[in-house]
Amino acid sequence: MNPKEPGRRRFLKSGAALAGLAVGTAATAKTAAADVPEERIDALHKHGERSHYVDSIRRGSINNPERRLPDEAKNFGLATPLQDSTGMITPASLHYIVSHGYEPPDIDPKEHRLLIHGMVDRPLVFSLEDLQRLPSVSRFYFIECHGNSTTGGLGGAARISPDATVQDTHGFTSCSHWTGVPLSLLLKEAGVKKGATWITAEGADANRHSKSIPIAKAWDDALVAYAQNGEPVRPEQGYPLRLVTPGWQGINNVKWLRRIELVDEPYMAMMEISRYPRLALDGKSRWFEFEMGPKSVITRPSGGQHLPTPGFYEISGLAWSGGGAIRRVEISTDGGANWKDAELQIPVANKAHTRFTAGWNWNGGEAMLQSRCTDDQGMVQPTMAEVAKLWGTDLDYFRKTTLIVSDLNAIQPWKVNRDGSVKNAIF
Ligand SMILES: Nc1nc2c(c(=O)[nH]1)N[C@H]1C(S)=C(S)[C@@H](COP(=O)(O)O)O[C@H]1N2
Ligand SMILES: [Mo]
Repeated sequence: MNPKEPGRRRFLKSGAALAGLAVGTAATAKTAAADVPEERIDALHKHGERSHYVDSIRRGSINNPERRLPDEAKNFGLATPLQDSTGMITPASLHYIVSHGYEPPDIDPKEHRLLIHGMVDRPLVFSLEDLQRLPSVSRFYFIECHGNSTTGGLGGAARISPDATVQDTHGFTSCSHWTGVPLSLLLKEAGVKKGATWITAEGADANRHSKSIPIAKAWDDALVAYAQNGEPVRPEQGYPLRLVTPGWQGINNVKWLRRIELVDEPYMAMMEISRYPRLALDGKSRWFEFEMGPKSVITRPSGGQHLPTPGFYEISGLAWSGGGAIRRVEISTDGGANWKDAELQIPVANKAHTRFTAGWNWNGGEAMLQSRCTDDQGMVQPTMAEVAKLWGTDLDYFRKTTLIVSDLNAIQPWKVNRDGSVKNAIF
């Protein structure tokens, strides 16, 4: 299909019936407001809430909706309900959460400080107010856990189950409009000593999440963020301050940021020691990798959803890359035999989720829906078989492994059955 020609018009021209348009009488929605107490109305006028008919929630996996990992009571992961997503922004209330420590600390912004020290000319301490006086930037950036979409580990069973939803398979990524101070500006203020090549960033959570990061990221685009989607960063996302490392593994985006130390080598800090040994293949860990590869997924129709009748559907999904902006997304509805370009919705931002859409006329037969993206570096999203080859193994390994293989960005196939059910078909 010509991506410039709106899908809807073409489908109308070709005579396919659009569901819901042929009804003669329009049933109008009930508009009478229920009896809401005065104080409640007052509170809602001051600060709104979503409709109580909307029930989209973050949750753990289908086999562990309670989110707790049995071996480590204090670690948890809650995924974003991507199946309900539209556009490119994740509401902060639905941003995924990965916590290696505890519940969000309750930080008084007046008390909070950010310390920059180590190999600098002048160690500096910033309050939130200090930071908010400095020149700021606002950018759209995705954050993704490098364990997102893994077939192994505790989330693995959900990942490979035919009943998996896109929340199970891809829900550990979200996208926000972040506002904050470039880390480079703070480092210039502190004066970086010759030989400082890495930073370690530390959070104020009870287990002091800390991570070693090459200093090049600070000079490039790392951000000390205090706002997300037009409001202060939410407690679950790091209130009052979080480090944002655009396009890099989520683990580097230190929440409740309280300390940055300039050092001359990567430290085997808490996260290097405790996380990466489990993110491995055949006993080999891949430490000190950072950038997330090009990745896309169809969010609608997706696993667990149901197509009521044959006819027109919009295929909609998200694409992103740690390497830059998304250039192209192609869609296949026949298991990869034919591909056509999807339409990219604006804005197509650097290192951000990009919404893509394409019209599709389901003829009622079996179909296999897939999306494949290309970023502005020319990097193309691989198939699962290509990923296996890259790792020097086969699909069977990914089917059976209990290890968490990180950075899995394979093409996601969703199978549409004749009864309209949609199933995960990764294997
Ligand atoms: N202080 C702190 N920062 C942290 C973590 C943490 O547990 N504590 N988890 C990391 C991991 S592994 C990921 S994937 C992202 C998750 O960010 P989110 O919870 O805002 O989605 O934060 C990172 N930053
Ligand atoms: Mo993560």
